Amino acid sequence: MKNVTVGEFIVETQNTFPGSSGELSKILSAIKLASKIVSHHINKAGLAKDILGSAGRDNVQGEDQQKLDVFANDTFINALSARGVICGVASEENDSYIAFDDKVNNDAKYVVLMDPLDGSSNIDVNVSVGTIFSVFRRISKQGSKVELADFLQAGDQQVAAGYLIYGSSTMLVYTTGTGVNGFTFDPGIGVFFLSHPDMKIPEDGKIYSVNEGNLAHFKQPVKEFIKFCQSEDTSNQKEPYSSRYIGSLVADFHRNLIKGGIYMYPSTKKSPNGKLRLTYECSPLAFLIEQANGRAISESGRIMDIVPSELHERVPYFVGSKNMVDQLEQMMHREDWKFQEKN
Ligand code: AHM
Ligand code: MG
Repeated sequence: MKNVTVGEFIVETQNTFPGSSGELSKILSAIKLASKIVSHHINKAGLAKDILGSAGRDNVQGEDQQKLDVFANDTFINALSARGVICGVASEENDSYIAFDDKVNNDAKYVVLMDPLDGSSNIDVNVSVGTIFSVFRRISKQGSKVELADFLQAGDQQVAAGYLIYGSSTMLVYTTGTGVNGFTFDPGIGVFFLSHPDMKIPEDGKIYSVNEGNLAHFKQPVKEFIKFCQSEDTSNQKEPYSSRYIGSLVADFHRNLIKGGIYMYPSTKKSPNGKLRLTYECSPLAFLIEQANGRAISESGRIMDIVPSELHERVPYFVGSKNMVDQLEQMMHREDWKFQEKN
């Protein structure tokens, strides 16, 4: 089989992007470069000094920033701004969006939103982490400074989305709206090769991923769905599903994409909007899962339909195999559970 690099793949498929002018390819190329630097740095964690641990400050959401969060954030922003192909970036690690306010970047037609290092609390214990990104066409005028509205678009408007997983190997998985493809990094050569063409999530799954420590605070339909996942029904040959929760969204998502399953971060009494961010985490992975024949919903409906009202908005999140999400959704909408009521 011919070894196809991600670079070759991007060039070969570029013509399928509507109105392609090569800019989207350059964005993916910048992401690819930054990810190699971040991957290399992560692999040294534990050996080199000054990589692990807290950066000693909180981000806008009051979360302790790790040194690697800051490193990954700076690396992706620098790679993206240097190419002159986006007019601005919004990151989970920054209070507000960053406008690349110069002639070249203002002429660009795209913006990027990202979670530069998702699951970073897992770094210190050598567990997989990831980067999630999302690309939109700006709605403000080309040639002008980027505006907040450019970043607050429904997930449906994404032109590309993807993630890097820094695991037993580093992988890039992305979509531009014509299916999902996965590339594995060969560190000896320094190149990503196409390893998972046209990824599809199995329609049915046998894995559920959720932080069950929060079970007591979930709403009744979610509790019932979890009970269903754990149940046995010999008349239907239903065996209990496996519970798998890494606590690193990208890693949980990636496993479920390949094997079939559902990832859930529901609302709780304490966090009525759950934990995950719509723009940096939920929407990009929703675009990917839909392109892979799966589904992503919130308590109010399809994730890709939600128009964010602020950059760091959180939403309850359920993503994975179509039949599993369908079933959960049916349970949510059962009249007698009055899902919208506080339990
Ligand atoms: P982060 O973006 O600050 O890393 O938080 C997101 C992470 C996800 O990767 C993961 O699925 C979730 O938080 C785990 O949260 P919890 O520890 O509450 O289960
Ligand atoms: Mg995150």
